[in-house]
Amino acid sequence: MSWAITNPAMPSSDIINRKRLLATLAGETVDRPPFWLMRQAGRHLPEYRTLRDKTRNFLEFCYTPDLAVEATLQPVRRYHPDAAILFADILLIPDALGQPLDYLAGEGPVLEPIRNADGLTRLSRQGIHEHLSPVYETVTRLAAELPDDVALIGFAGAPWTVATYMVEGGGSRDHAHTKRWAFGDPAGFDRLIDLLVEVTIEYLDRQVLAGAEVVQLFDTWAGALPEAAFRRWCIDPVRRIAGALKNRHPGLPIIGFPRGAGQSLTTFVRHAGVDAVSLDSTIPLAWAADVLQPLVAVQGNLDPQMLAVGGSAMAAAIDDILAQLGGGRFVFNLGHGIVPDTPPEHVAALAARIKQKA
Ligand code: 1CP
Repeated sequence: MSWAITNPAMPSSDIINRKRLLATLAGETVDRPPFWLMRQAGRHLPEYRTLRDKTRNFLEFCYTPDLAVEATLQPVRRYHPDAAILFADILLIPDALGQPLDYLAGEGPVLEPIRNADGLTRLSRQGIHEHLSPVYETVTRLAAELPDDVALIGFAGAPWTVATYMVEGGGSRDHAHTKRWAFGDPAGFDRLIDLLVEVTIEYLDRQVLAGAEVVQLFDTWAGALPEAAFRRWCIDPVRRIAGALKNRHPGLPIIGFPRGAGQSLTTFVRHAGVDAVSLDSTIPLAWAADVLQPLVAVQGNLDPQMLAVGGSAMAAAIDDILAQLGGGRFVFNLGHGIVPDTPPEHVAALAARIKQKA
């Protein structure tokens, strides 16, 4: 298969010298909005399921560069998006800190919960980057193997979201244990958040040194917190991570995804120090264009279930998003990850529709 750029309206060298995603995040104009999709790798692809069958253990899969590189490249071959996202998981950080973690089929991640500040003694930063070195090797190999016009995104979970998994012991509906610790012993909970801030800075710094060109911080459960807590445990940690990374790598583009933050997105974009904000599917487009887009690039926000539906309903929803956000700094994406039963043909149709806009 060929990686050549086929848009005749623009000399290929122009695009190759400046990947669309990087240009957009730097505030430059491009021939069409860049696109990539959260969870573009993974279970919706039959070739991923075949690859995944090679290791029973999902952690082992993430720590095997041959497999992680291949999983990252699979959607790039099929859809040729403007970015590839490193194949890894946000819970590699608790794993590297020594918190026992397992992924159970059909149930998702299960960890031995840490419910209070005393539990922090069970974590250790020693040797974490040796533990995580296969991830850095995956990034190095991807940087060498990706097509010239595809940007490489590194990522981590934002501290609040990673903390919810560490405290609850897995996914949770109400995050009750995490909130009770945070609200009842804020100084003790800060110690967990501070640890995650420091480790995440080092983790992302190493991803960038290995070749990641953009980083995204996933704060999947940001919408669970009331305003003051959102500032303290979502905005402030992201601000510290973004600030430290930008000190070390001036010009590094950083995307924040405080999912569910609603109106607090304005405070987030003013204070978090990110270049772009990823919007969940509930965010009104006109509001995002008026209030957020003048401040940062916006990314989003097709409902993943609309992608699963496909057809004319999806086409109309894509066109609406492009019409309302495409005039400013904009990266097309979903409002959350691709759901596993999404037909790959729908994703191909989405990619074709965006590319047609050039
Ligand atoms: O069985 C399998 O193959 C494992 C399923 C799976 C996959 C494919 C998990 C377990 N993680 C991943 C990869 C992954 N996770 C990626 C790279 C793939 C890509 O995006 O193309 C990324 C970016 C993540 C990030 C991630 N993991 C988030 C943040 C984004 C989001 O979706 O909200 C979260 C919350 C996780 C935790 C996690 N890991 C895995 C599962 C099933 C979950 C979610 C558990 C829950 O619902 O609470």
